[in-house]
Amino acid sequence: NGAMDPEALRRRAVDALETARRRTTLLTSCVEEPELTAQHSPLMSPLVWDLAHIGNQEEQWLLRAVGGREAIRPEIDPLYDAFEHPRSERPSLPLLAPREARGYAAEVRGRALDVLAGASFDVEGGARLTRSGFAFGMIAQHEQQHDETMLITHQLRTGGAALTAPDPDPLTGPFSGPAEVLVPGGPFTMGTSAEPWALDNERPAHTRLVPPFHIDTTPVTNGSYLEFIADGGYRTPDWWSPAGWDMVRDHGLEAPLFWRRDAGGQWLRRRFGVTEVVPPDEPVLHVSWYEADAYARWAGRRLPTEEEWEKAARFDPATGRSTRYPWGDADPTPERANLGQRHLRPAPAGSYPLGESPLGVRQLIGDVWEWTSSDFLPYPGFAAYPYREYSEVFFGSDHKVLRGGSFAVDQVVCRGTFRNWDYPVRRQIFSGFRTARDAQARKDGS
Ligand code: AVJ
Ligand code: FE
Repeated sequence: NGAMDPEALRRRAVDALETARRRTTLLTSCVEEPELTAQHSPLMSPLVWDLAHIGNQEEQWLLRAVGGREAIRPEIDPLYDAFEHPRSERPSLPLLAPREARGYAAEVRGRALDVLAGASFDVEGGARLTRSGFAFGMIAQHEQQHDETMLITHQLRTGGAALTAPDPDPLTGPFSGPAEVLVPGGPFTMGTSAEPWALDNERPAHTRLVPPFHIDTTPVTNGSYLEFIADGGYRTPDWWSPAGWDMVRDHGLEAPLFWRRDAGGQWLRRRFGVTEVVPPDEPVLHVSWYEADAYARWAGRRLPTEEEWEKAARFDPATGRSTRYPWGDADPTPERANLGQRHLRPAPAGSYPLGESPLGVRQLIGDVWEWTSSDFLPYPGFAAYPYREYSEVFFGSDHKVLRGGSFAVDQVVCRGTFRNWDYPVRRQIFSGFRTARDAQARKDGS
């Protein structure tokens, strides 16, 4: 959306910051104080750390870097630097107490809105940090990313439900479309140079030649995944990569995270404090890359590469152009995608016909993050901006790319070019997947 005018971008920035803060407030006020400072899992920070870290990042970028202001509390910077202390150590730090953390984040926000009101949102020229309101968009995206992290902490915490939300609409009938879609071979434009708030790792736009392939119309469902389990998926090393099989044996894995079998053999899952029967028509959630990879091999298929995923999500065969989203260039709406924590679960596979791609692929945006086979690597022409620690230090073979966002992702931080990454063992994230296979390339390359 490079065509937006500065005042529209300014309104968009205010709205994105306010939307993020409403969500942060919900996630940090729906449990009692002791639960904010507790460690619900060694994998996660206490919620009160995320809250003050959100404020501290906003202070560093919007007040100091953009506004040229003096630090409010410079002594707390190291406490909230994610690289100084691993998550498991954060509960023992002298963190701001919940009331102080709330006050600090609110004080920063008040001043940040002053800076925002006086900043140039011009789309050309001026300081790069504020061009098109980039820094404000970046900070709204940062807060929403930590809101998703806090939602993961909520899912890991034990005890009764603290959050509630309406369920997505059920399907009016079983999804009857084709199981897979052929994406034609040939070049397409990957990444973006036009999206004003795209982060450094999504840039620049560049051409990729992708051989033809088939991709699942919907994410893999719990029902299909249950067939893999019933067929001995977790007991058959043939389906697993060597490191994946090590993980199965070391941790005794036999199902996605948060699943257990009742006395009668029925699979149940815990979801935000509620235990329920695993719904067969919903995309599978809380699987590691290793499990997704093993399932795909069992099914005689493979995970899509990152470029295949993006071509399926953005390539319009009628024009040859790449669009911002599968449905075109318009922003997400509740009719097109399950985003923004409006629901606390993915929608049934086959939902959101208005969100499908021109080739008919559904639910690429929202519902579940989708593992791809690809390592997290820079695009040709990548330049770290505005700080190396956002993306550059994570490039390499340690992390796999996830695409498309989940029900826990806000639309400000979700688009066809957006890249997420994590370790292949990770399961507490809102991760699922779909599968793909090669298509026979014709001699003319199409
Ligand atoms: C892009 C989701 C992997 O949460 O570690 C938050 C985003 N970076 N603060 C993360 C992020 C700095 C990041 N992920
Ligand atoms: Fe952060």
